[in-house]
Amino acid sequence: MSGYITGLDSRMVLDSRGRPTVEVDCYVDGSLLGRAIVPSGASTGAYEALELRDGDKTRYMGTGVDKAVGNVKTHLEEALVGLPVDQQNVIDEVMIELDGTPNKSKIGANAILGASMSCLHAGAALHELPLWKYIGGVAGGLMPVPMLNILNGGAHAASNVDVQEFMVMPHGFDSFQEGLRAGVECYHALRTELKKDGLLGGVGDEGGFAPNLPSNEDGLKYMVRAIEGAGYSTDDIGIALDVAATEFLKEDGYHMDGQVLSSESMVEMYEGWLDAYPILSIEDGFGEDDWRGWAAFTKANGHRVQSVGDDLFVTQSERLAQGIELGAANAMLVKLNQVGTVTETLEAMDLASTSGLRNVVSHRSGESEDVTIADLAVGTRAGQIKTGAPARSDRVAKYNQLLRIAEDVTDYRSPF
Ligand code: 2PG
Ligand code: MG
Repeated sequence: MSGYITGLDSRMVLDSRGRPTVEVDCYVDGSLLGRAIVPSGASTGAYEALELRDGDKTRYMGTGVDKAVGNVKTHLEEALVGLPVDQQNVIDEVMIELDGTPNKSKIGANAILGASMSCLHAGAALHELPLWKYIGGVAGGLMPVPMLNILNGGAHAASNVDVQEFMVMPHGFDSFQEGLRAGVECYHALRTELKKDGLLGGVGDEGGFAPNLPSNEDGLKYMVRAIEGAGYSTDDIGIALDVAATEFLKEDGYHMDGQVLSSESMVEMYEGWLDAYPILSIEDGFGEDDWRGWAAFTKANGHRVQSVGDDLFVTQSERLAQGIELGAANAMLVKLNQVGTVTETLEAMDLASTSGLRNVVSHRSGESEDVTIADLAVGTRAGQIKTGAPARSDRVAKYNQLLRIAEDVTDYRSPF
């Protein structure tokens, strides 16, 4: 085998919310070696790379991806054919240059990421390596501590809860498998607790329960009830939140629990929560442009809580560098489609870790059977992954892939 890309193919497939997304096949020396499906967010940051949608209201309410699929089959295939498939940075650089825009709006970040990920898979297949090993090289893999989103709110649910994600983080266990088991048991215990109170209804986009609650703080109370109801101590299982605050930040402040809060009041509220609940991690506690709020919170509380930038950094080195300068956060959420190529994702992760920030690999609320992020988390030794509740195949697929990888990778240690 010589290992050169001989073709790309692409098609529309559906994601977990029933919306079109892009699948790409990568052919090497005439054989299909790599396939990937692009995920899609709901609470998207303003600075994310552009997801190209057709906008034709008569088809899929305008969310079709025929243009992006077409761009893979024409422009991207033409640009990539003849390149060595295991030169990921060259492949990605060619696509970035071909697009030429700062946010990949010409070709579409969904088209570019599909091609980038399919080449990554093909490179691993060419070298007959599991994907995590191909990504990680000689460093070997590290199993991540999972964050399981068992209570959904915000843009992922139809409830009145503003905080988007209440996650359990089983950090006090000796192996990935035992940590996952504890997290799954908390999910079932939460069902029992909600049922007792007549609050058991449907689930949200990421498979977590989605009850209406009197206040956001009640979500925290249910998390503790879930952990203890499953027979665990909050010393071993903590809470991780994704507030996704950009979603409810309006001109006059943060609209939460029927009140309008300033940045300073948000800091105070979080500090009260940190004093009262076993919270390990808060993601997007502030809006994507509220650098001052971020820095004030992280400066005062960064020693006792992980402060994770998602919409803030959008997995882009430039925004991350700005955040590092300001001390805005002490961790970065990692989403391939926020930046649009594998190489740029790895670069941002490198910048984070060399600057003393942690990386948390993440799914999107719109997902599929694609499990690339499980291998990415292990191969990059990120140490943490959030990929939803242990419910719905689009979420469970990632946990199942991690269980497979855990048969080979036993290195596991909690960052907490
Ligand atoms: C987030 C993600 C994933 P979305 O905000 O972290 O949970 O949600 O994909 O809707 O942006
Ligand atoms: Mg988020």
